[in-house]
Amino acid sequence: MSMDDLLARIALCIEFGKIDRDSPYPVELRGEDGADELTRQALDEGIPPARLLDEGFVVGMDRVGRKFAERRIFVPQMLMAAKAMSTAMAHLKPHFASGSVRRKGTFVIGTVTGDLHDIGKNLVAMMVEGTGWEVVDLGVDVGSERFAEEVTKRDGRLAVGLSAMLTTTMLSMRDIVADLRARFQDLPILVGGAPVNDDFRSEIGADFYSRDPQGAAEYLAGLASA
Ligand code: B12
Repeated sequence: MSMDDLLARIALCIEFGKIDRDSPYPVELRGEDGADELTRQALDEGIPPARLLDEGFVVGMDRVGRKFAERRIFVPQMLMAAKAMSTAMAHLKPHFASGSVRRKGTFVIGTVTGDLHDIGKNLVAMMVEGTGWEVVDLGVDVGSERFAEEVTKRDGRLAVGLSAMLTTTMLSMRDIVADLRARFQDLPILVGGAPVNDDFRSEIGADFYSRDPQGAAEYLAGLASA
């Protein structure tokens, strides 16, 4: 297989959640190598990790994100794609650690104080990771101190994502945004979750709202290329 074919195949495996050779779906690829084996092969054949990320992972996750945003696929397919991406990503981790390939930035995400919903937040985290950002997932019930502590620890390009699923915890979101804004004037703050909308985002002074992970990925890609 040529390098281009290999990259296209990795993107396809991520798009359709073909994690490894044993994954039964999609049926057309049954018994064939998946994202796991093909990523290993690509590195062994000398494809640079940065190329693998941009022309394999990002392409696959971008297609998944678009289809999800257009309601052509749903949470289960998105989770399978994310699993394929994170399995393949494990092969790239040593290259990030050694500095041979650079992350586009660090995205610190969490569900706000008092809120335990994490399914949507996890999808956003996985999608963003697939676009080459390092993701620090602080989990659920996260207050501004915890966000601030993590932001203070990090250098380079940074952004924070807050998720809220309850009308009551939208109030926590408001407080966290106010606190982070007071401490870090230029920090891009993304918000989302079912009860949140762009009017609320503007009212509380956050920078960006999206109803789906794709929007967050595109906004962060814009920051990374600015
Ligand atoms: C699953 C669920 C739960 C699970 C959560 C499990 C888990 N691990 O997350 C459990 C059972 C624990 C739960 C508990 C409760 N829940 Co609940 N729950 C839901 C349910 C059914 C689905 C939520 C979900 O996962 N959706 C799927 C994901 C993919 O969508 P999403 O979260 O919206 O995320 C997407 C976008 O919003 C966006 N997004 C999300 N976060 C972010 C962040 C950023 C930065 C960006 C850019 C985008 C983004 O991208 C995601 C992917 O597209 C909803 C109803 C519904 N149909 O929405 C109720 C719902 C949210 N729950 C509700 C309630 C009331 C509760 C409880 C208070 C119930 C109770 N009396 O105990 C508790 C609260 C617990 C707490 N303190 O948080 C209400 C909220 C009502 C309101 N207006 O406030 C809802 C709407 C149900 C209802 N109709 O009454 N719940």
